Amino acid sequence: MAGNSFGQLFRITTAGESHGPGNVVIIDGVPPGLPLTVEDFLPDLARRRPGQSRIVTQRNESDEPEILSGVFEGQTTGTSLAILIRNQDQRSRDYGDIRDKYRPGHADFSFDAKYGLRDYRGGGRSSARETTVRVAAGVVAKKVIETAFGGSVVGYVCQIGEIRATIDDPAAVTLDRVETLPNGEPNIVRCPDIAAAGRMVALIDELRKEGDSIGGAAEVVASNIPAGLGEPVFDKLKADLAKALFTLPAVLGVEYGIGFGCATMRGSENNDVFVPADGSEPNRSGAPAIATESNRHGGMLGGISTGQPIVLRAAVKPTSSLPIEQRTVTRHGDPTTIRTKGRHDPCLLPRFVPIAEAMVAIVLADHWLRWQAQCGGFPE
Ligand code: EPS
Repeated sequence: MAGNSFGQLFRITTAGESHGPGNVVIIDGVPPGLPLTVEDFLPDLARRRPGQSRIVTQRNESDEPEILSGVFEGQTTGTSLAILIRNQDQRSRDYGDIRDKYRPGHADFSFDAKYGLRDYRGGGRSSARETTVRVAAGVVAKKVIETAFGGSVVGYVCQIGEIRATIDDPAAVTLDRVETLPNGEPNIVRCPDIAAAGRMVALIDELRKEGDSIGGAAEVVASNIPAGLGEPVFDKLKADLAKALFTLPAVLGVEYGIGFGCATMRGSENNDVFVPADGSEPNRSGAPAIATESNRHGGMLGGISTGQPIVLRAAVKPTSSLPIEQRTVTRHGDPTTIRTKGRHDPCLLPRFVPIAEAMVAIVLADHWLRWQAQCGGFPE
């Protein structure tokens, strides 16, 4: 009922709040024998970490994971894997003012409407702080899909406000291009179109100084994904991926392939023409290896992967907690004004990228295990 778990065979369950002692994830279904150490978690956690650059929240968390169970002598045991990340830099006094007021655009009101009370420090359970352990789970999922079939997931920022990146081939974008500028400096906005990245950083800087925030979009590409993952009806791969991204705070839209662009297309324009995939192995089901000349369907047909890159986009709203004054009401419904203290991201997108990658990897690991369970075949 409480919706703290996600996935079927690769299943994550999280607990924790922004200003409590920490956040924890339990991951069930991890295959035994996967090499795993604390160091494996650090790169992606650092990509998500608050305080990583001037254009994100200045809350300073080290985000060091503690593996509580499920790993023995550097390998997963197959039993439930639990990872804890403690909170170290809460500043709960910042939130005293909003105890009795609702931040416009935040979950304060809807939490009260549901529970009749809320942990008003930070976002409580609605805070993006919870995504730290999802990224940890994503590290495990990325290892599973990499080990099982050489799969990989890379995300990047494709839009901030009106500034759109030009990306010729989403599947050719590498993690290195997302993280590092050609001059070796960190790409703090995580947009691989370098010219656009510079303008994005300038826009975020400008809004930060004004005390405002800005929305944007991120694209996530999963490559080397075998054809055949996903279920035909309710658990379509596209449906589970959409849910995975919609469970992230601040996501207001998800599309894949050409998405809403299909609304203006004719069938003859929209169909991705099939062609033989020269030199590739047949699928494990015996179906031939084929490719498509275009990828308007974003790597999925009938909710099942086609072997083409899976390409998704999420639209992320501007951060709702603002230091500038806004009109609102109190918990008793009386008109008032509010200025949110706390240390907030002027734009959520740079830190959204590793979180979105994690959720996509979790869905793919889950559907690969489900494929193995049903279609993996009988012993020879
Ligand atoms: C967040 C509010 C801010 C952000 C936080 C997400 O924290 P605080 O409650 O301390 O003001 O810093 O981000 C993180 C701490 C994190 O690790 O992502 C929110 O309301 O979602």
